[in-house]
Amino acid sequence: MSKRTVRSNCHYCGYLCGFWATVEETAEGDRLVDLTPDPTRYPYNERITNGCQRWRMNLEQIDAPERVNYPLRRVGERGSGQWERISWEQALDDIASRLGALAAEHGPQTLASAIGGPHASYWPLHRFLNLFGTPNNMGIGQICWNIRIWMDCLTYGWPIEVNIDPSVTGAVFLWGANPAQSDNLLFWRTLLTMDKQKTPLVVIDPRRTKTASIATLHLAPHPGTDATLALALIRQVIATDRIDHAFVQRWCHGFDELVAHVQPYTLEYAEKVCGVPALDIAQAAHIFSEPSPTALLSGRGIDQLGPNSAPTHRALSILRALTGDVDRAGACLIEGRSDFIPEVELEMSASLTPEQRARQLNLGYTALQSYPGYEGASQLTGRFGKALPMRYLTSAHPNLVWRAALSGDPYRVSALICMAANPLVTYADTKLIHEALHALDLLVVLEYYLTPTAQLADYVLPSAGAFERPLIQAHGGVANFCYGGAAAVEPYYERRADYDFFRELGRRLGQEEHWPGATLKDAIERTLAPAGMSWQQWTERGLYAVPAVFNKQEVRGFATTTGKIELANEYLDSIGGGRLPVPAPVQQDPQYPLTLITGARVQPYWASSYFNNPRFRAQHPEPLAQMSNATLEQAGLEEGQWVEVSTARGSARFKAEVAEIKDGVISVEYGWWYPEEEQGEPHLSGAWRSNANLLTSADIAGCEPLIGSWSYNAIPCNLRPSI
Ligand SMILES: Nc1nc2c(c(=O)[nH]1)N[C@H]1C(S)=C(S)[C@@H](COP(=O)(O)OP(=O)(O)OC[C@H]3O[C@@H](n4cnc5c(=O)[nH]c(N)nc54)[C@H](O)[C@@H]3O)O[C@H]1N2
Ligand SMILES: Nc1nc2c(c(=O)[nH]1)N[C@H]1C(S)=C(S)[C@@H](COP(=O)(O)OP(=O)(O)OC[C@H]3O[C@@H](n4cnc5c(=O)[nH]c(N)nc54)[C@H](O)[C@@H]3O)O[C@H]1N2
Ligand code: SF4
Ligand SMILES: [Mo]
Repeated sequence: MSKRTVRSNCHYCGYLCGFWATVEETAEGDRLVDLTPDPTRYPYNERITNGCQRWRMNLEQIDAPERVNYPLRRVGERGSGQWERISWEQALDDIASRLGALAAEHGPQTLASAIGGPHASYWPLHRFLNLFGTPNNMGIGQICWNIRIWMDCLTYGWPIEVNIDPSVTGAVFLWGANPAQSDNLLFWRTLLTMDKQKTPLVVIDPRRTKTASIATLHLAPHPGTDATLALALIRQVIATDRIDHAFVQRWCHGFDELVAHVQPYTLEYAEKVCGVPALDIAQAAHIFSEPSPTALLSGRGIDQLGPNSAPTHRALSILRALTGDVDRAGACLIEGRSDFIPEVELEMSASLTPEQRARQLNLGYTALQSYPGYEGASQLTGRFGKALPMRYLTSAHPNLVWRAALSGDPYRVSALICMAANPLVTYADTKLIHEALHALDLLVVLEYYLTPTAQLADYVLPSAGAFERPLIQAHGGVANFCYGGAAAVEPYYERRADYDFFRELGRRLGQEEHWPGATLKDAIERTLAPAGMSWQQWTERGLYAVPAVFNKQEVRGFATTTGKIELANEYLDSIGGGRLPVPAPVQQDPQYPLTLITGARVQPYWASSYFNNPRFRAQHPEPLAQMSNATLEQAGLEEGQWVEVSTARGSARFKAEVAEIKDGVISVEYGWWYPEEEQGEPHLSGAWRSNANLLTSADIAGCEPLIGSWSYNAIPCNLRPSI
C-alpha cells in the first residue's frame, strides 16, 4: 500500500503542535500510521513534543473501539444506554424538524448550547445559534478566561497578552496558576530558563505546587482572599513610592481615589485576612515594582473564586498599571485587531435581533456578561476598530439555563446542543444538571466518546478529531495571531467536522446563504484571506503572526471612557460595579469548617478527558484529595485511605494524599469518571463517585454579580473516612 507524509497537527491541548503524519492508503480509505514532530512549525520546538505524554495517543485513539463512528439515536428511555445507528441525513432531518417544532412552540430561545474548553472551534455553533435566534449559549467562560478578558479590557481598552521574554522581563508573577501541571511544555520551560538565569518568580497559591517550589517567593493565601492580598500589594507599592510616576500621571485615571481606597489594606490587615506574612507581601511588592518589566499572569485559581474573581482581577489590572507594565515589552502586549476575519464576524453575532437578545436569561442578573453589558463595552473598544467576540462574553449563565429547563421560568429551555463539553462532569452542580438533562425534549451531543453526558442524549453525532480535520486557533478572537493547519486524512467511518453538522443543520433551517464555505477548509481559507495568507502557506507555516508593537498609547491613548487606564473604572461604575475593586466576603459555614479547592490540574489528564488511556490510568489510577498532614491527622485519617469530601451541595470520594498545602484546605482533582464502567442510567460510567462537581454549585445567588463567576475554589467543606 502506498504511503505519503503530510503536515498536520495534534489537538490534545491548545498548542496544536505541528507533526509530520504518515498516511497509508487502504481499502477503507487513508489511515494515519505514524507521527513525527515537525519543529519547523509552531511551536518550533521538538522539546515540547518530546516532553509531552499525550501525542502518541493520536495513533491509538484515531481508531479506538470506544470512539463514536456513526450517528446514534437513542432507543428506549433517556439514558437507557440503547442506541440505533442512523444515517447523517436521517439525524440532520430529525434534529432540524424537532428544533423547528420546539422553536415554533416556545420561541427559538428554547434552544441552548453547552461548550467546553479551548479544544475546539466554536464559531460554527455560535453562527448557527445567532441565525436560529437564540441568545442562550452556555460555556465555561465565567470561570475560565472571561473575567481576565473583561477586567483587562475595561481597564486598558483591550485585553492583554502576557509578554514573557527572558532577555527583557525582570520578574514573573504567577497568580493562581500551576504551569508545571497545566502546561508542562513551552511556557513551563521558559519559566525554568528564567529560574536558571535568576529572574525572580513570585507564585501566589495556597498549595506549594511544583511551580511554587521553583519560586523566589511563594505566597500562600487562604483560598479566596486574593483580592485583599492584591489591594495590599497596591497599597504597599504606593506607600513605598515605587510607582512609575510619569506613566501614572500621564496615563492613569483615578489615582487619588485609588490611594484613598487602598488605605485600609495594610500589610498587617492582609496578613490577618490572607494568612500571608506581612514581610512576604512587602517583598513581593518590592519585586513587582523593580524598574524592569514585570509579567503578571493569572490562572484558574482566581478565575474560580465566585464573588471574588472579578475584584481580584480588577486589582491585578490596576497593579500592572501602577508600575507602567502595560503594553510594555517583557510585561504584556495590547493586541491589535486581527488581520484575518475576527471571531465576532465569524460567529455573525450582528444577526441576532434585539428582540431575541432581550430574551437572554442573564438579563437582570449579570450586568456585564450580557448583551447590554457587551454593547456598552463595545462602544469603547470600537474606537480603535476592535470588537470582542460577543458569544463568549455574553454567554448565558448555566445555572439560569438548567433552572429554566427544569422550571420553565421565565420560559422553557427544551433543547440543548452540547459540543466538545461534558457538562455532567465539568460544569458545576452535577445533580442539578442531571435533572435538567432529563427534563429536556431534545439533547444533541457532538462527541468522540460516549461520555456520561452523551449517555443521556437523544442523538450522539460522531465528530472528526485531530488529523481528520483542519484547524485554526485564534485565541478566542482577541489577538492578531492564529495557528493551526491542514487535516492529514479524511474523517474515518462517518465522523464529520463539527462545522459540517452546523452548516447542514443551518441549511435545513433556512440559513443556506450564511454558510458559503462548503467545507471547514473553505471556511478557514476565507477566514485567512484578508490577512493575505493562502491555504498553501497556512499548511506550510501553520501560523499567522505580526511583530509586536508596544507603547501604542503614545499615539492613541487607551480605548476607555477617559482615554486613559481606568484605575477608577467609569464604565463598571455606570453598570453598578463600583469605581474600585472591593473584596467580597469569603464563604463560611460552621457545618463545613474546612476549605475546598477543586480542579487543580494534573498531568497527563485534561478535564474529563483521557481517563480511557490505560497507560495514564496505570500511572495515576485514582482521584486524589490533597491535604496537609495536620488536616489529615485532625480528621483521624491516614494517607492512601479513601475519604468522603462533602459540601452543602453533595459528596464525592477521593484517596487522601499528603501535600504541602495550607492547613484546613483540601484540593481535589476534577474530571473523574470511569470510561471502562457500565454506561447508561443509573451508573453513567461512574460519574457519581469521584466527580468534583458533585461538590460545587453555580447557584446564581452566590455568584459574582457582574459576570456570574461561580466557585470552584474556596468552598466550605468537610472530610471523613469513606465507607
Ligand atoms: N470543579 C471544577 N470544574 C471545572 C474546572 C475546575 O477547575 N474545577 N475547570 C473548568 C475549566 S477551566 C474548563 S475549560 C472546563 C473543561 O470542561 P470540558 O471542556 O467540558 O471538558 P473536556 O474533558 O476537556 O472536554 C469535553 C469533551 O469534548 C470532547 N472533544 C474534544 N475536542 C472536541 C472537538 O473538537 N469536537 C467535539 N465535538 N468534541 C470534542 C472530548 O471527547 C471530551 O469528552 O471544566 C471546567 N470545570
Ligand atoms: N494537565 C492538565 N492541563 C490543563 C488542563 C487540565 O485539565 N489538565 N486544563 C487546561 C485548562 S481548560 C485550563 S483553563 C488551564 C488552567 O491552568 P492553570 O490556571 O495553571 O490551572 P491549575 O493547574 O488548576 O492551577 C490553578 C492553581 O490555583 C490554585 N488555587 C486554588 N484556589 C486558589 C485561590 O484561592 N487563590 C490562589 N491564588 N490560587 C488558588 C490551585 O492550588 C492551583 O495550583 O490548564 C489547561 N491545562
Ligand atoms: S498534547 Fe502535546 S503534542 Fe499535542 S498539542 Fe499539546 S503539547 Fe502538542
Ligand atoms: Mo479552562
